[in-house]
Amino acid sequence: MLKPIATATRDLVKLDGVWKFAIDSRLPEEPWSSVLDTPLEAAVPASYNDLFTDPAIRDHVGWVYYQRSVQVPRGWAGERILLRFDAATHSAKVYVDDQLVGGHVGGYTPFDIDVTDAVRPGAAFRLTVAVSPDLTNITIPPGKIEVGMTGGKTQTYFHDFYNYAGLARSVSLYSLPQVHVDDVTVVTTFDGSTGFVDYRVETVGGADVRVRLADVAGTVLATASGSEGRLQIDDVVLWKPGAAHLYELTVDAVDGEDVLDTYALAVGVRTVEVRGEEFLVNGEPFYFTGFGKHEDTFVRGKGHDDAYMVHDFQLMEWTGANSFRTSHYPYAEDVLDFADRHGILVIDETAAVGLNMGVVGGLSGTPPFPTFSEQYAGAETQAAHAQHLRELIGRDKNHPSVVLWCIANEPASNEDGAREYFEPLVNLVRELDPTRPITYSMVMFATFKNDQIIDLFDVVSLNRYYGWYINAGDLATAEMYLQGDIQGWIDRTGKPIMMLEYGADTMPGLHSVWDQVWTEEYQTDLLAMYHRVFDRFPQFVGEQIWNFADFATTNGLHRVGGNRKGIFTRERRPKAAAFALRQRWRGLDGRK
Ligand code: BDP
Repeated sequence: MLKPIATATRDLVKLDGVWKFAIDSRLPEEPWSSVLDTPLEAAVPASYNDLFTDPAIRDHVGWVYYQRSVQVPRGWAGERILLRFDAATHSAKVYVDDQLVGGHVGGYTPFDIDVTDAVRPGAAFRLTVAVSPDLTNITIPPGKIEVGMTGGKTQTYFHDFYNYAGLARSVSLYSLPQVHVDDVTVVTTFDGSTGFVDYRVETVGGADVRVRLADVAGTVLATASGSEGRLQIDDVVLWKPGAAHLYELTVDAVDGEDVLDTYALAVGVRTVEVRGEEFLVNGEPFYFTGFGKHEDTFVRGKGHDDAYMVHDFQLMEWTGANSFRTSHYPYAEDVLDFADRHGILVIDETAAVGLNMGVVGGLSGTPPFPTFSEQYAGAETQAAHAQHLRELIGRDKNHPSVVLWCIANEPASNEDGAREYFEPLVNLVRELDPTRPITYSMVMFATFKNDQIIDLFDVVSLNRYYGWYINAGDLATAEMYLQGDIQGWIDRTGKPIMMLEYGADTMPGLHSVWDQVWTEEYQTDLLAMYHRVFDRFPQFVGEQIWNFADFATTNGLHRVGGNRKGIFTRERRPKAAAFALRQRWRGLDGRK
């Protein structure tokens, strides 16, 4: 799915700004698509939850409504006209004036709605978007809606971050020629100093295809025609970790000499491969340093914000991080574009978090009922997961920064039914993208003895909390457990292994001379212990700390103003551990 951009043949109007807003229980009655009678307005993009002071809005279960007027440029006559939602969390219904024109399920992937027949160039229309924050056992991620003693509905879920919802990413209106480029797929390789870009183009309306690849200065290096082919780059400059290099691929849909549509895509030439126990980028062993992150800031919730994006990448560079994981859902595509331009590697994760009834059983890990059953993650959940994978890979397949798919966070891979659930999904990912390795991050209860699916995947990714949820305050015992755990996985799999989560909740300003949990010293010491262990294993290919920054969660007795495992606070101030990391990852002491 191509990101909408303005080109010589396409126009783009951003609809971001302030929209009318209401929740269904405060509205008179259907149809909500008529003019919204509401005093509220909400910012787009932003999650709506923290914008208002009213708790009934923050934790609302049911539809919320966004509305604004949209002017269609009069020059768009004869073009196709589409609405693009970069995300509507978690499902949406879209109305043009009183007409329902489409909808979407899945809160972190984009969708288009063709409104050509519903709007008129030169005229305005009323755009109403109903968005639902609801999570059920057939959504990804799953959740449960219950009716409490007060008669009100409450949303519960099995993941550790606040269920922010709404229009948290951009909305736009764009035009497409009737005959147009519909999709482009590129796969890159190289041989010595020669780079290759294999491309495949899909068009609508039966056009011929012409492509050209140019360098940053605009000098055309290679051209080809036909909907599939190979472009060759002599003296290729590879896209490398920390040294991004991008070419521009221009795809034209043509009729003879007439260019009917033109689309441009940034292309980085690089390869990714798992060989034995190594993770190779451009044929060279790569070691991941970095973080599991969240899209999470004050007031905006999960709202995409360019300023925070730039600052977060700066802080990652400051620590020496070369990568991050889009835990626990696909991030805004602008973030991947940015990573492409800055040579940061991305582990691209789905929103499949919480497929684990074991976590409900507490530290015992005993599920109250089987996770992979019709009661929880059954056939419909699996179908939603498959659809989510199609949309994610459709969106992200061309990003050089994306080097690994993480198809679930902490699923119950130790439970019966995990194999039947995951095998078809792994096969689907391999079919959709044969070029990138696949992983899932492994919950504590899934051990090298009881996990049932690791052989289907390429990389062993562990989430481990020795020294925190287990052996809190006892780093010596924690170290022994960690050592044995990693050794066990190495003996069992012979695959590359990395840690995708480890950390400790830390209150900035809390100090102790002893091993006291929640102190800045304890976080620093715990990380140092993990690093000591990792360094003993040549099979280790990466470390990503949980978490980059503190983030909002649901209310819970073990959460003080959210999850505090950040190396940075939620306002992005460094805790003591940030300096220790900078020392390990960059060899730099202090702030300079
Ligand atoms: C892991 C989850 C992560 C949590 C973390 C924690 O993958 O989402 O935030 O634990 O408890 O199990 O801090």
